[in-house]
Formats: sequence, structure tokens, C-alpha cells
Amino acid sequence: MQKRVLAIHDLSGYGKCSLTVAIPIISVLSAEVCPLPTAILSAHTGIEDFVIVDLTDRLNEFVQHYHKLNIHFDAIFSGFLASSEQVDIVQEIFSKLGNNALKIVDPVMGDMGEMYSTYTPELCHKMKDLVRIADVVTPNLTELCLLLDREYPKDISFLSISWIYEYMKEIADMGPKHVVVTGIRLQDYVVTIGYDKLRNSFFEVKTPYVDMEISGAGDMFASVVCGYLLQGVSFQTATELAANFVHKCVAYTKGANASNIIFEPLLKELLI
Ligand code: PXL
Repeated sequence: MQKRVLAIHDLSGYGKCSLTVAIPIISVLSAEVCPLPTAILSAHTGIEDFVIVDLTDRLNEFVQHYHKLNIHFDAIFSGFLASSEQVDIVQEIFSKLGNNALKIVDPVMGDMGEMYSTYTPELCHKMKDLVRIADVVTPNLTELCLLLDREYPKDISFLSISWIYEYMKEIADMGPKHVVVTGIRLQDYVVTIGYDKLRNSFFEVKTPYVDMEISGAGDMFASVVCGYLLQGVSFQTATELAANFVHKCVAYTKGANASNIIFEPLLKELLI
């Protein structure tokens, strides 16, 4: 039976992130994607003068329809949310449509120590409620700090990273079985750290650092993890494959001197 994922993210027309990344990646990994857009944007929020249509007021009707159709989802994968009310809606979705579904929460809130422009402190605060009921969470370092109300460290290059391990355990104590923190830059490489709560074990994946700021890499990472987990791949292997794939895409994008992340020519490399 083909696996089915309910993907709850925004649809940004330009800039490659969220659904425009999740749909092709999860599809290549053989699962059916049912997109539930949280908002429609002309371009992602990092691009000046973006236009946003917030779909908060309509989402409940979509959810009622899926509920009525009695659709089974093998995974529910949430990302960018447009309002704090959407946290309540995703919680409702988990309880109404998520029977036996793997719940993956990418707590999209910010990057490089800054909150995204549409995110409010209230929305960030409420994101903790979603994290509590997720199976897998994939924050970057900024989001890890926001979720725990800790200050984002200015430069971690030369510090020990043991505090990140502690923070990850705190997140796991809130609920999730698997926590993975992405994009930890240490000198000339980037580390992704995974934590498996049941085994109480950590692992690290290191990839070379590519000097470029690019949107959508975190969305790509979480989408690859989602697709592989649905194939029955272990959490550690899914994380390793995702980190390596993202690295390849960022390196390719830099080589092509492009401003939006390029992953399309590399999608076939996901087929293992
Ligand atoms: O990549 C995270 C993301 C998702 N969706 C929207 C964004 C961003 C980051 O900027 O703006 C709309």
C-alpha cells in the first residue's frame, strides 16, 4: 500500500521552500502527498514585498472534509504556520486525522538567531504545544533556542556543543521520541545532531560547510526525513541521508551561482 502524508505548510510561489519542496521530495520517495496549505504567498518571507494570504479561517473546513471522507494518513508533517490559531488547528488535525500516523513537526520559526517576519512571540510560544505531541521534531539551532526560551549564542564555532545535547534532551522530555537539530555550523563543517529518546543515544552527521545563505534547506531536510521514515528506514539513516542530500543541493546551488536552492536535478539520488 502506498503511504500517504498530510503536508501542512505554506505554498510560496517563488523561492522554493515548504510545499514546493515537500511535494516533489516526498513524491520521489514514493509516498502520496496531500498538501494542506496554511497560507499562500507570492514568495517566501525572506523576499521583499511578499504578499501573503493567510488561510487560517478556511482550514477547519478542509479538516472536516477529510474527516468526513475518513482518509487515513500514515504521516502528518507540519511546517510553516501563519497564525497562532493554526497551532490549535494542527493539534486538532493530529487528534482527528492522526490515528496511528507518524507526527513530524518542523517547528519553523526562524533562522540565524532571528524569528521569521510573520512569526509572533505568541506563535513561537504556542509551537511548544505542537512539539509536545510530535513523534519527530526537526528544529534548527535558532528554533531549538526559541522553543526553550534560551538566548541564541552569537558564535558557537569555538565552543563545546555539549549544551546542544542538553537542550535536545529537554525537547525530548517534552514529548518527541526523535529530535534532530540541523545546521550547526562549526568552523568548516556543518553538524546535524540526532537524538533517539528510547535508546538515549545521540549521533552526529558532519558535512562540509558551504558559504552561502539559502532558504528552504531546513524544509528539504525534514521532507527527506519524512519520506525515508515512511519507507521504514531508521531514524539515524534517514537523518544521514537527508543531511548529505541537503549538503549536495547547497553545494550544487553555489556552483550554479543560483539564488534559489536547486534540488530538481539531484532528486534521483534519493532513490536508494
Ligand atoms: O524555509 C522556511 C520557510 C517556510 N515558509 C516560508 C518562509 C520560510 C523561511 O523564510 O518564509 C513562507
